[in-house]
Amino acid sequence: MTLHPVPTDGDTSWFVRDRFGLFIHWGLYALPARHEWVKNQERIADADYEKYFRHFDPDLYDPAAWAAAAAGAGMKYFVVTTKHHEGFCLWDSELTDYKATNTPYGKDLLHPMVDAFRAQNMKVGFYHSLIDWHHPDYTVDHVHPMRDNEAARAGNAQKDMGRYREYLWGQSRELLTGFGKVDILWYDFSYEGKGKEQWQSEGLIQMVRQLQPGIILNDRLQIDQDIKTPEQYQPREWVKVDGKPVVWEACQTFSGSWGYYRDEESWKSVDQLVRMLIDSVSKGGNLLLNVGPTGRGEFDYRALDRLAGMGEWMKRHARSIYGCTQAPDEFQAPQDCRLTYNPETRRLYVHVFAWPFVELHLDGFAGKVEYAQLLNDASEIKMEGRPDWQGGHDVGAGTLTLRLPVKKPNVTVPVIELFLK
Ligand code: FHN
Repeated sequence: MTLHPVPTDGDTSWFVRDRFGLFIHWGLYALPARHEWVKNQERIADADYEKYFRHFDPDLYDPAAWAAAAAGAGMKYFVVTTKHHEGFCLWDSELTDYKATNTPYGKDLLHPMVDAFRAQNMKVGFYHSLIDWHHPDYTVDHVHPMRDNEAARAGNAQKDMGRYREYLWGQSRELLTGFGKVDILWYDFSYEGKGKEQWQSEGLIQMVRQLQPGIILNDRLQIDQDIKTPEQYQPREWVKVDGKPVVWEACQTFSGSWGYYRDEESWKSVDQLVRMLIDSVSKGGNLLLNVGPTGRGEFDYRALDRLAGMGEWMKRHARSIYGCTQAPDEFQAPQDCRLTYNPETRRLYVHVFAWPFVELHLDGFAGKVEYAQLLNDASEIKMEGRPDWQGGHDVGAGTLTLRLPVKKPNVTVPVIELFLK
């Protein structure tokens, strides 16, 4: 029996088919180039942070190149930070001067990006920060860059979070009415004292759904909506709410930072990243993988290398990802493997994380598989027991044994495609 997620108001039919998306974290923080939380971590005052605004000029920005790199990796949707916690806006918002059009770059960054990714037939997602460390009415709290500044905290008496909420709703309206169809709205994030009461989340959700029927909303308005969003870890099993499976998406970075971080070196290998994608789909989920573009407007060489490596694998293995989900319970993955399953084609995919020596035993699969092949080159994988002359232990009545080439196929993660009877 194949698990199906609980239905919600958003249209997740394409989402659970496409499985793989690009997250983009881009803003003024690309210039200090030491994490998107640099203003918070270094307690930088607005006046000092202003130098990044004055020098923001991504002259090499080419969203068509970004979209081509994402599509080449096999990504089917993107989610871009329209505004992150620093408060800087990528589009020509009428509600603030703190926007790309007022920097030396002088132009809207968001419409060209949406156009470029749509040209690659990718779905459009907007990340929008609920938190805003620049807006004059956003109060200084324990998370704010000025948290240790007495004068800044005293200034809260003159601030009006109701006015900030109007700004938040107003910019949400701008994003949902100025860019055509928006497929995902990814608000981020809420915590004690800055949550659903402050955002008036129920009303905001109603407005969002009225403006963009079918849109996918995440869970970070403190009211669960269409997708759960585990971050920087891989869930051990299909994510559930109240014991029921839900649509979920793991969001992950290539390195240790969402924003461009020049000197951060914990970049995941292509092998790790491909396994994270497979692992997510094997548990009925999606992977949203993040790039932090540079202050010149480029994906840096490390990001391009990982995207190309994932694309190389997806070129021959995409059908073990797209349209796939967790395998029915009767099929359990053998050791060092993950299973994905396409319920429409009734094909099982065995993703082999550690290549075994000549045999792969699939307990409970006997009599259920009509044909087996390596996905990368469509070469047959024979389904047979060990020849008598090799003797040895019985592998078990319900077990199907696949006979594998000694040498691991020359791909990041080999996949065996099983055609069920
Ligand atoms: O604080 C943000 C962080 O910078 C990043 O945007 C992630 C992405 O999901 N969300 C918040 C941390 O959970």
